[in-house]
Amino acid sequence: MKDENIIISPDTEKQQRIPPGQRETDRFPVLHHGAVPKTDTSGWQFTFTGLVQKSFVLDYKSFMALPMVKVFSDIHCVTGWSQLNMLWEGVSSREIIALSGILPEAKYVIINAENGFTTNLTLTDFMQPDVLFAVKYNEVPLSIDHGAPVRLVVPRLYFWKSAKWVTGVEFTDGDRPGFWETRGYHNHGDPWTEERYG
Ligand SMILES: Nc1nc2c(c(=O)[nH]1)N[C@H]1C(S)=C(S)[C@@H](COP(=O)(O)O)O[C@H]1N2
Ligand SMILES: [Mo]
Repeated sequence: MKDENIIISPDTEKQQRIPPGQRETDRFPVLHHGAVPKTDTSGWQFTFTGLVQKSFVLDYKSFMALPMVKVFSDIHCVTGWSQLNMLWEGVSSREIIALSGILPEAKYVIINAENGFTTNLTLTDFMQPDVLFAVKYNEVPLSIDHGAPVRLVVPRLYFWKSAKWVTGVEFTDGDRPGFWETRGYHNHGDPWTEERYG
């Protein structure tokens, strides 16, 4: 993959890159609720459900055979840390949409992950060109702690929307707040306007 094909997340071009109330780290903290799931790529599946012509699954090999993109982004955790200059590689959300057979009524996407974790996005936020299902970080496969085999990355929203250990997408016509969104976090999560809680 040629480096000129890197998608630059637009927030990395802001003059002030640290949103209000955040401080910078370069340690890439590990943060999640519950235990790190046992990930076994041989039994792994990525499911497409909801408002699609027909539900289906991709196995790990088929997922890894999809076209990949690179995205350069910053990330912002609602607990206050931000990390700049992250290089991700994986399958873009647009590729997933193109494959899905999505129906026109679909307005939201629910991201499903291991152990019942979910997060919700509008289709508009999901379809931004810097959103991807990452399999690599800084040119090496993601560690299990950071969400391997596949994690979502939504650079322009607080990092809780970036579900680790993703198992599929569900398209819906109504919104359905996810794991953190039903536990006090904001439904949208824009770090620049501090959509943190409530
Ligand atoms: N499956 C799952 N994904 C998750 C979470 C979680 O609890 N479970 N926490 C989110 C939060 S709050 C953050 S800040 C990031 C942290 O990702 P990292 O551990 O790779 O830094 O994962 C997000 N994705
Ligand atoms: Mo977070």
